Amino acid sequence: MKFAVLLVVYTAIICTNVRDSVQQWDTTPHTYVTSRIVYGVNAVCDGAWTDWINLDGPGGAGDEEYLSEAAAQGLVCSSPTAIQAQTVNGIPAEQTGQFIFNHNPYIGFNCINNHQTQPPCLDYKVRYCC
Ligand SMILES: [Ca+2]
Repeated sequence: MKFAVLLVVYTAIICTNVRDSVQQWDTTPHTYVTSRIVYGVNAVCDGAWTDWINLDGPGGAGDEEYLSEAAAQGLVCSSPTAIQAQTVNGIPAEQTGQFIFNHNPYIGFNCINNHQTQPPCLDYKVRYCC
């Protein structure tokens, strides 16, 4: 009898923990993505913008301004909520006419030279909302 009661309690604890984990995975990303503008000149920042970050140039494959590299250098938090990108001359990325491959706060930013009708990519800088 003691074994049966213990088994029921143990099963209830496990099921509760699994259900809570699933609820976190199901609800958090959807709310996060759909409730706000997360990139571009109109990106919403409820925290504070970092300084502008420019770790790469357009040589080679293109201009790569990845979140992981900026975070590794301590220039940005690990989970920013928004990103803005502009050329080093201050033109917003979405107004340059270039095809931008990534422009989001989850990966960062990159422009690939051979995706452009007139390569190379311009030199971009990014900032994140933390
Ligand atoms: Ca750059």
